[in-house]
Formats: sequence, structure tokens, C-alpha cells
Amino acid sequence: MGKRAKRDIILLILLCQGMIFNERDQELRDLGYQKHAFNMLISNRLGYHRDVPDTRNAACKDKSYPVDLPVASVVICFYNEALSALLRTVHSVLDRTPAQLLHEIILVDDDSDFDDLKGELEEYVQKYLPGKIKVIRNTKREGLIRGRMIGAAHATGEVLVFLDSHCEVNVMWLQPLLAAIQQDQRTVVCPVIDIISADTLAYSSSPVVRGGFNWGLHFKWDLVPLSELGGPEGATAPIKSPTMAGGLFAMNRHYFNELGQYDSGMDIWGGENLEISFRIWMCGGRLFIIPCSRVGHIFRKRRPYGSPEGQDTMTHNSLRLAHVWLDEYKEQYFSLRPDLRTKSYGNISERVELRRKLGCKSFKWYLDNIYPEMQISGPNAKPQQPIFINRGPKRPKVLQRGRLYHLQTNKCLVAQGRPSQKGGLVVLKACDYSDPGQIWIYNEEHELVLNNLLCLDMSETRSSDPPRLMKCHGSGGSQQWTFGKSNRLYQVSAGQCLRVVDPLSHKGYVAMAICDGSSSQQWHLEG
Ligand code: UD2
Ligand code: MN
Repeated sequence: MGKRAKRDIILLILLCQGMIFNERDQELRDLGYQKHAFNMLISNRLGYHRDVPDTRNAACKDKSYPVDLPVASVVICFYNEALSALLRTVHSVLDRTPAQLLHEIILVDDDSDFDDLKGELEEYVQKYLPGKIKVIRNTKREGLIRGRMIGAAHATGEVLVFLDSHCEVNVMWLQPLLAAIQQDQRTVVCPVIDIISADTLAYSSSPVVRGGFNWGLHFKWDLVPLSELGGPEGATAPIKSPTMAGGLFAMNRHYFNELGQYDSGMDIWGGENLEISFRIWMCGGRLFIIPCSRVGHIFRKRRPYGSPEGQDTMTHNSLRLAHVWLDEYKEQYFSLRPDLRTKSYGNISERVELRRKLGCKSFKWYLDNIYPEMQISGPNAKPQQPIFINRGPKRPKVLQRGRLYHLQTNKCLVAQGRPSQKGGLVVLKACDYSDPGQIWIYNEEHELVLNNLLCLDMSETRSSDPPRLMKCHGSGGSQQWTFGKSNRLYQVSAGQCLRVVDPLSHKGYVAMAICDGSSSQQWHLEG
């Protein structure tokens, strides 16, 4: 069968899987969105086993790994997860991991409310998954950070692998992770996180990007700098990453303990990924993304749960990490969030002591050596590497020039008002071939420049905002776009795709969304 025909059949199957035949289906679908923020109807219909497309780079397929790799304990924390998604995560691990490398799977139930996660899960595990699966029940809600520490404390494998409870691992996912750790115990590794659509549950490949952050202490994705690419191992080489996304990584278990696990004063969700990333680099470890290891994750548009008392745990946790790890650079955070200067964050003395005991380097060292691309503003700003000061007369090379077509509607992406209006929105309008104001330039810095003037920009601090036209700043991040598979226009730091909100509406609004390859997300730049 041809590639196209195959794809069409898969699409048809996916389409049917989402079909609603009766009221019960409708109910499941609605309830699923409410409780989990993804399509539970499809998740249930998919069942616990399915093949996923092998999204690895061709060069990965020729690689072989040592046979005597260390064994892994996979730790999966869950809170109010859809049972089908949780069990598909578990089975994907069992189905695609050599048994001799899988020491155990530890499920940590973070005091979930749903009945099926109690009795039904217990029964299923006893009946179909005896032996390697342990279920641990927290007697009160701990959050994912302490939850993972509890899971790790029960683990006995040499390597810990953490996964979210709505993942599907790809073929040969574990071996490359274990091999990197075997070579160096202080190496922490992440797979590439592929995308499972929250609406269709379709599995699609992610570009290889690496982790960064902004001064709001939000994680973001960055393109891999050219200097990090092109070693002798080519596209299969580990990629040095300043930070990790948080959910999916592997680490030697003793090293996890020695490095101080996590900050147990952090609650529920948020910030722990930057904290452990800074700690790894500053205290003598290394953090890599392994392009030959791929794991799919359901990316949701909203988090379907809150914290027990409605606290903003992301802020609480970020404050703790700022006070422990950022040194004088915490000013960068506070200048964006002056309201937090005097906010209390609990006792951090143990973590400060940990930093001293481990003899960790300064945050300045981290920025200079691990994340020199990071921009520093305000009174501390010093003359920067040339890339951040105004580019001056040197303009980045133009790769392409033309109109930006939306394939489904045959319209063009243009400025809503004047193309020179800073902060203006972009919308779809009828293409006008006489109007130079509709011409985009795509350059080697991955910027999209309209009318030779302003850059398409996705503000980093408020990711729910639509993209706008802003002065080109030349420092990547929010202004980096790539054209990817199925005509997607991918915003690198947000890790999302540009889509048309309502293809039938004449307003032509666009927004960022999780990439799903749908026709509302297909673009083409042509001259
Ligand atoms: C990302 C990470 C996530 C975590 C988070 C920051 C990925 C793919 N995901 O958010 O792992 O690092 O950033 O904190 O990198 N959970 C509990 N108890 C709770 C809340 C959540 O056990 O109180 C579980 C939840 O069921 C899930 C995991 O923790 O399995 C992560 O939560 P999420 O999926 O809501 O986080 P996500 O992917 O938005
Ligand atoms: Mn998740």
C-alpha cells in the first residue's frame, strides 16, 4: 500500500474512533473533556495496546546498544487520570521494553477521587499484570513532586524513569536512555516528547528541540544551536539541554538521592523541572535530550485539576527555586513579578544547605556556560554576546519570500491593521497580489518578517495570547518559527502550531494550538 493510502486509512479509522453513536458516547466525550481535558471516548475505544508510528530519525534505526544495560524502575504518578490512558501508558512500557531491562513499574496514586482508579485498577493489576507492577496509594494529595519522591523511595532498580500517566513509549525508547546513563552516572536524560493529540489521540512526531526558560520562570523550547549539532554521531547524538520539560526523564537512582531528589516544600505542580535542571548542571551533572528515544505525551490545553486550596503552586514553587538557586539573577524574576518580592515561600534552609553541601556552582556560571543564549535585561544588563544586541547592519540571510497561504481557506496571513503597527494582530484575508504589505520573509534566524519590518511574535509570558507583530529582537525564542511536517507552522518556544480559529468565519482570527496536523493548521509560504 502507498504511503498516502495508508495515511488515509489511518485518518479514516481515527475519524471513526471519534464518532458519536448514541447518548452514552456523547456523555463519555463531554465528561472526558471535563475531567481530563482530552477525548476520553477515543482513549477508551483505543484500548490498552496500539502501535505508534516510529518517529525516530533514520540514523537511529541502525544504532545498537550494549546488552548489559542497567535495569529501570519506571515511576508513574497519577491524579484523577483516565483509566484507559493510564493503562495504555503501562502497557506501552510492557509491550515495547525488553523484559530484562524493566525491573518494575511503580504507580503512585496521588489520592485520586475516581472509583475506577481504586477497585478496577487493583483488580486489573492483580489479574493481568502480576509481578512487575506495584501500586502505591498516597493517603493524602501530595502533588506530583512529593509523589515522585514517594515512588522513587519504593524503587529498587538501578535507574529511575519518570513518566506522566498519559504517555505511550515508542520502539526502542529505553535502551538509548539507559546507555547514556551507563556511560556516565551523572548524566540525566530525556526522550524527545512526541505529541499525542488531546482531541484525536493521533500520535505525531515532534521536532528535536531543547529546553530553555524565560525570566518568568516558565519552561520553553528552543531550537538547538548549530554549535551543538553536527558532531561525529550526527543526528543520533545526545543534545545538551539547559532545562527539561519535567515529566519524562531517566536518572541513576543513587544519583537522584545524592543530588537531593526534589524540594519537598514544592506542592502539586510546577517549577520542579527548572529546579532539578539548574541543580543538575550547577552541581556537577549533565542533562541531555536523546533524539533516538521517543515517548508520546497527551498535551492538553488546560490542566483539568487544581490544588486542594486553590493555591497557585507554580508561583510558590518558582519562588522557592528563585531564592535557592538564582543568586542575584532572582532580580530578573522579581522585575517581572514585583508583587512577589515580599511573598513568603516557606522554609528553604534545607535546600540552601544542600546547595552548599554539594558544592554547587553559581547561577552566573550556569548562564555563562550552559545557557549563554539567555537574555538579561534591566540594571544588571551588561554588554552581551553580539547575538543579542541590535543586529546592526548585518541582516540575517533571507531563505524564502512570499505570501503565507492558509491551504484550507486559500487566504493569506496578513496584518489586521497596518503592517507597520507594532503589537498588531495578524488575521486571514483574501490574498492581494498587488499589496507588498502581504509579503513575508522567512530568514535564517527562523523569523517571519512581514513587509520587511516587523516579526511574527508569540509572547512568552502569556501563552494564551495570539501571535502579534513586534519589533524583531533577533534573540530567537518567541520569534522563531519552523515549517514542519504536514505543512505545520511551528512556534518553537511555545511548542505549538499556528491555526485558524474558525475557517468559516470572515474574521480570520488565528491562534496557537497543540499541533495536530489538521487542515486548520496547514500553511504554505510561496513566492
Ligand atoms: C509538565 C510535565 C509534568 C510536570 C509539570 C510541571 C511533561 C510532559 N509534563 O506538565 O510532568 O513536570 O510540567 O510540574 O513534561 N499529578 C499527580 N498529582 C497532582 C498533579 C499531577 O500525581 O497533584 C500527575 C498527573 O496525573 C500526571 C503528572 O503528575 O501524570 C504530570 O501532571 P500533568 O500531566 O498535569 O502535567 P503537564 O504535562 O501539564
Ligand atoms: Mn502531562
